[in-house]
Amino acid sequence: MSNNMKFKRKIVTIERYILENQPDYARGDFTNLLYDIAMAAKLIANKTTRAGLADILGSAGEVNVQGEEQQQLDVYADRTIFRLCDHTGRVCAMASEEHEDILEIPSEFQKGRYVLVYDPLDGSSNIDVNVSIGTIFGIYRCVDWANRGRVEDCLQPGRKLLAAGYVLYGASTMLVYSTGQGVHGFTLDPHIGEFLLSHPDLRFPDPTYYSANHGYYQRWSEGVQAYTSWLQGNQQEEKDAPQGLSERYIGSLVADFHRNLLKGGVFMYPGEKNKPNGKIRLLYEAAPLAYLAHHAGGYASNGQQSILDLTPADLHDRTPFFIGNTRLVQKAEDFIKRLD
Ligand code: AHM
Ligand code: MG
Repeated sequence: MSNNMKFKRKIVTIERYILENQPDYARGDFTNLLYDIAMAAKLIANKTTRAGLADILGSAGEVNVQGEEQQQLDVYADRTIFRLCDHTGRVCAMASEEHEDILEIPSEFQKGRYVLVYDPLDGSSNIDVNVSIGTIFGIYRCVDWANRGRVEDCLQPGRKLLAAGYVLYGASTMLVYSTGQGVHGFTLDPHIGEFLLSHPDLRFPDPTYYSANHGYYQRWSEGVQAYTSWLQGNQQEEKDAPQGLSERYIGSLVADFHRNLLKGGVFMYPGEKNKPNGKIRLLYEAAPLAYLAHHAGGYASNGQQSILDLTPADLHDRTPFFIGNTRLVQKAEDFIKRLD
């Protein structure tokens, strides 16, 4: 073979990958729903890369030169996902972090068997400052085919997820997803408009980082404070403290999780003295990422038990959140059990 034919990897598009690796139970609908999400990701990425131009080309509520009304990015992301999935007959209900209630399928369209939950654009404080943001999604099967499309379809524990993933709008746009057979990452080539397999079979490597908003240290419980000190290498309490972890916190969950997945580490957003459940939403944020962590050899906990075993009582339930390297997350549970 001539030298210029010795390429290291095959070129695999996300469409081909999804089709060739669909789980046994999947018929066309499930596969096509994943395509729809990838399409939504491309449309949203196309806007996020132009976000800084809003002030020049028109801001929310204004009409741009093409006569289209400008939308805030999070509103655009939310509507784009809904509009791609509402009429396909694949989904019976959706729930979005942006809406109080479930999003029903309009009566003129058929309801399918799948349930889509999503946070359309997470990392709201970073949207206006050109820092990475993300979309998070999870897919469940409806609980009762005859009565599909009710809120009960959305209030399922993460353990019941059929698939989950996120899109990271960073220096590149990446889509990372799992259907329970490994976690795979695809990078968008903006010139050809295709997601190409770039990170097959992602597994958490040994930890390098921990991620937490230290500004809230005084609000954390004694157990979480002691755990933080342990993460910093303090051997006073326990002799097995990790040495040399660096701290990195972006404030966009998708970006923080993604970095830890690639480089190894733990992310936490604990409960606070006046906000015992913290900030992270169980259904739209914690459960899908917990599913991914599980399939990448990691673990996610609320400080007491696996996130995957928590059933939301309400669409917008929040939960304390510890996710990443299994040993480090279990250690958070130990500290909390012992000191809180
Ligand atoms: P959002 O849904 O309003 O964007 O909030 C969720 C985000 C997460 O991405 C991130 O981990 C967290 O809020 C950061 O919050 P804080 O600024 O309190 O550290
Ligand atoms: Mg969010």
